Amino acid sequence: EQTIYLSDYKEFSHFIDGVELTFQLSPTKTRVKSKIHFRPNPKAPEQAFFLHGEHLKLISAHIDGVKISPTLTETGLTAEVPTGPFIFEAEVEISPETNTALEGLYMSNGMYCTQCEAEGFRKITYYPDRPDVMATFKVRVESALPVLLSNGNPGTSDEGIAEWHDPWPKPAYLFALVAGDLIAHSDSFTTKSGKDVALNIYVRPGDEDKCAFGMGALKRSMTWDEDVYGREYDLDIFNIVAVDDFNMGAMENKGLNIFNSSCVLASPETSTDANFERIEGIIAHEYFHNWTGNRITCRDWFQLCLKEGLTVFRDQQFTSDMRSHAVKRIDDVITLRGRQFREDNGPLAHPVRPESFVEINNFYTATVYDKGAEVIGMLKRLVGDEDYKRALDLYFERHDGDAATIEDWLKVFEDTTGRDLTQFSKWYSQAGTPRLSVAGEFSDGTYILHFKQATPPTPGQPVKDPRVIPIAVGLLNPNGDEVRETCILEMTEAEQSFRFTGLSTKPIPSILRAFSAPVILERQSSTKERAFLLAHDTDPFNKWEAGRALAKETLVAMLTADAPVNSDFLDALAAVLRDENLDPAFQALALALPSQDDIAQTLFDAGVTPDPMAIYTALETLSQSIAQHLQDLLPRIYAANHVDGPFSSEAAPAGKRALQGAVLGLISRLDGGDQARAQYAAADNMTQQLQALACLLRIDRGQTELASFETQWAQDRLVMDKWFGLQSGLAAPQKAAAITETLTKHAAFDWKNPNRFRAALGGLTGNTAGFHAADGAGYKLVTDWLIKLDAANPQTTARMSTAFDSWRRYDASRQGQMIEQLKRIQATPNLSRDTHEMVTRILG
Ligand code: HT7
Ligand code: ZN
Repeated sequence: EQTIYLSDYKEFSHFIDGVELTFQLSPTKTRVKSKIHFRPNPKAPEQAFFLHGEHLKLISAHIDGVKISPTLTETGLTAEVPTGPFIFEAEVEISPETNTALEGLYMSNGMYCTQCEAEGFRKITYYPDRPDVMATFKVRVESALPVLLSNGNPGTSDEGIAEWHDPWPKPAYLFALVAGDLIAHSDSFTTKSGKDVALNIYVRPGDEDKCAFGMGALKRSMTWDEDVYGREYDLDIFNIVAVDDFNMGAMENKGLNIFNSSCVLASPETSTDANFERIEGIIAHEYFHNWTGNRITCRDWFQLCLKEGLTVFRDQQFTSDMRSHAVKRIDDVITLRGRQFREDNGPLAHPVRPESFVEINNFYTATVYDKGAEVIGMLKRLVGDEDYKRALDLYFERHDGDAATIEDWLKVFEDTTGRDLTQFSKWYSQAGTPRLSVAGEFSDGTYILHFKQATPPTPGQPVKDPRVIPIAVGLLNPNGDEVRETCILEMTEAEQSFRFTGLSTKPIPSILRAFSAPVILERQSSTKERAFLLAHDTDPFNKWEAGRALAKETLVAMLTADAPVNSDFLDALAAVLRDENLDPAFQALALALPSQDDIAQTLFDAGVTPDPMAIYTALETLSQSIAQHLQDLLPRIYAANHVDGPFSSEAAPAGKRALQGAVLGLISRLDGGDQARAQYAAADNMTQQLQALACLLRIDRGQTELASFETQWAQDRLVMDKWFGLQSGLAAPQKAAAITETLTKHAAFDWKNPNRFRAALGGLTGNTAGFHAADGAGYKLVTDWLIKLDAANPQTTARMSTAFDSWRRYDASRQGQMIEQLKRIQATPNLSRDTHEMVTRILG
């Protein structure tokens, strides 16, 4: 297995002046004819001419019209080429129907579609499949299917033929083709400069009533990118296609975004509020890539965070603007801690810009995406909003049409602000989550905060340098008034102190406001101080964080010192629920407890071996205590947050439903599920139907509702994914593996469909105590299925194998069982490169 290094980067031997492709579609014998205009790259004269190509049957190849017999290998083609410009032509045959990996050209429910990022185009034809080779494409599609789509603007079309011309040079990973019996939900958008753009969402017949929300989200995204980043759309048409079989969420192909149907189709009856928000965010994300990714792309795959970190940052800003800044920040930090911190603290830790890889598909990670976005957030905080805007304008102006690097990105900030970002760039090169510890000292009206930073070793990086950490701090006085507004302390040393003078009393500090840097803040604080911040902090993130810290401390004390439930925490929660000035969405977040996985990592960090079953039990006990403590309040809050009238997916009603759902979870622990059953029966939207079902499953009830849900939704594949996921995800730990195994025998368990596979098996791996059940049944079941899936779909298998990345946290018995299963995967004959790299890194 070959490792690719960033340091080995070399330009391609040639430029491409234009590409013409003809597709004659057939399920097992698609013919792809290519005509590529090459011109030598004077900066890479020593590079041999090599075209990527995998699983292709070469029918013929010509250079300048003369037939050639190129040298073929498993990875591509070499040939003797003229010293000047030349035309390379090839005809290849491929089999979309048997392509279960869902990379390249494949079929899903009778429809043809492509997925070329990162290296799928080489499964379509011979080509320099690397992001720094950009070209304009003309595509002709020949098929009897009614809808034939590709990138760019439509050209001439006739019965069974469609031509598309993309005037914007692009790398091959942004190529797309779709052909199928599809229905369009159409609309239009006029850009700020007055250009009319036709908009379409193409779906399978029957799904047309689930497109309106996505279309609205697309138009909101287009307006937002014009207003906030000054970016207009640049083609006559923007198409989105929904596909059922898809490895990830969606793909930003130029002018032809392809979406996992779960990330675009929405209706109140079938989608939860969380689905609506996610769909809006993903549509925005893919649309925003048109500038951050497509117009400015990446020089090589090591620069992936250049487009992904920035585009995640932009979609987070968008969702904040559309909904609530406070709630979105809390949600994003929960996700970051749950996915990225876990990655950064385990065997898969890698820098935001990795320096080597075996399989690039394995680096579409929370670190590249979510930490990549956090790094941009820090940059914005350090330079300020004005300079951020000026730097971005310069980025678009300077690099439009480029395949750029992180150095290019940082240089625009240096040139805009005059700052030296050498130390800041360590956020891109050093893996691991910094631990930031702080102690306060007060005397004579001066308050001093002493900070220390340290980052634990990560694979291949034993020693870390200090980083620039923007620490947002505000100070409150004991009445709860803010005596110092938020300021940004810029920490650059391993140890550094900051003073605040002219204070009359010892303040209560609110540190790392809005989670101003992706670090673990270690701060000794009393329960009283945390409860004070939960009640008074003017920074909504830190207000929530104080409650989260209280919950964690309570759980850790229960688990390590057999402590009773902390009544200060219960009182603080009651105060949050009683506070009518608070956003219900915030109250719902404050009621939610940390995940089992979060507690396991917290214990491990404190030198305690986590017992998954004990964690599950502690969380159950705490939830029960909260329910009892708040019991007088719960019915009133439940009733007060009832939403009348027609369903709206907007933030305010969704927030009320979220609070109602959180309260219902507590009520269910007191009334045996009566209220949940009533909500289930009355629900006219999926949010409330699913909430009620989940509440019942959590208290080990709900079998009648599960059966009626199945009958009601048997024909809706996206809703049935929820049905599968809920059962494996919420099963009691001892039964989780058995229940999941039963689900895999269900007639509707189509294991080759990634959504269904992830719902059932991913539900189990997300059910921490169930997956880690002491008898190893969870480990074994998941391994059996990963081995089976790998032969069909390496990408999804490799991603799901990360469930085992926490093995080092657990006791010897669990460690032994997990290692045994990882080795079983590793020893599987013909294991994919994707999964092999992943399990090898996990084993360490
Ligand atoms: N840029 C895309 C990343 C991606 C992908 C998407 C779907 C299927 C396979 C994929 N491999 C890589 C999605 C995004 O970040 O917007
Ligand atoms: Zn993206």
